[in-house]
Amino acid sequence: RLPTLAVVGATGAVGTVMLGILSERENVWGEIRLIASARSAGRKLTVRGEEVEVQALAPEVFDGVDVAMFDVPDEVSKEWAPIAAARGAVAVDNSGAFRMDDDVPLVVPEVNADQVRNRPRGIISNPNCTTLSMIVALGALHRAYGLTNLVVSSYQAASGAGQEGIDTLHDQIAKVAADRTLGSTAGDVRAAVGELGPFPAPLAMNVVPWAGSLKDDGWSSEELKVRNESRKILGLPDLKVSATCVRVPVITTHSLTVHATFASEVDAEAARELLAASPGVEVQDDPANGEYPTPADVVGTDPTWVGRIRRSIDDPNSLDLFLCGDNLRKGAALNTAQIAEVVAREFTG
Ligand code: 2RA
Repeated sequence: RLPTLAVVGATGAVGTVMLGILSERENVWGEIRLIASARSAGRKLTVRGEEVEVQALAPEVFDGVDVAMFDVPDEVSKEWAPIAAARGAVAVDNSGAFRMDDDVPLVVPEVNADQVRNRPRGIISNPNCTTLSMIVALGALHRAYGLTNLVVSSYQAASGAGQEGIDTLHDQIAKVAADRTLGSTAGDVRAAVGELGPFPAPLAMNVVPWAGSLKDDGWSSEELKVRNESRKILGLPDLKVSATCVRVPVITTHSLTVHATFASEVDAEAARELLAASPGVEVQDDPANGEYPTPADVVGTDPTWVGRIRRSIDDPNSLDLFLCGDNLRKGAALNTAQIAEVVAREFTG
């Protein structure tokens, strides 16, 4: 029997990408129910070429559902994923509500698909987009060389802050575009952009060393997610991780520089070949011909893109890399869909 799927948060930025992904991928689902807040109930959305009416979130909508995906804020997931699980659905949650719960697996199918069945609460978590934009490639390198240490800088896109982030960056770009005097006097860009939206500083013509909320000792929540989620997904509770998360004026696709240290010596060419052969990874690494991934060139695609692969000059056990991943696809909707498909196979054999 084909399992029944519920998409909770179907009208949001990630939910919208999810409907496209469900329409493109091999169809493993019977009925697909679309769920959103009462405000969006009654709207008709297209999935798999069919119009489906959005239902308001309520306990009964989970009756008969086998897998329920949640693309909603943390507090909504916190309340509703357990309700879906209590009604018999496996909840696949893309919020931060359960990621570090010991009884909830944090799954990236290319890295730890075996963890999917380890779900005593009936909930499986999807990692944060920043972790997801690098972890498939790092998982492949870890299997070969044994990861010991990660130093990461992120270059995060505006859409990580949702539709409001996208709209704010477009509005700011429109406001600064025509004035060719901007960018040479402190504060002139800030004065020109007006509304900052979800960002703590202007994002147009700027970079902002901040994403998420303030945690202990000056770390941001986003930086702690990179550290804690990488440890959990890779099964390396003592992995040393230092991350600095930065927002850049890109609409969609997060980029990262990674300095990764391994237990054994590494070779750049061997790493390139290994990554090129890894499912979900695409290598674009020919700097002599100007070839490396950039967010503008890979947005809308599924793989984790890797370029600028170099062995560290001062440490034969370390690699330096540049990675890009679409934060709304692999960073959110696609990975959730892949987890749900692993669960779906339990129904279809
Ligand atoms: C961001 N990672 O980019 C966050 C979204 N979950 O803001």
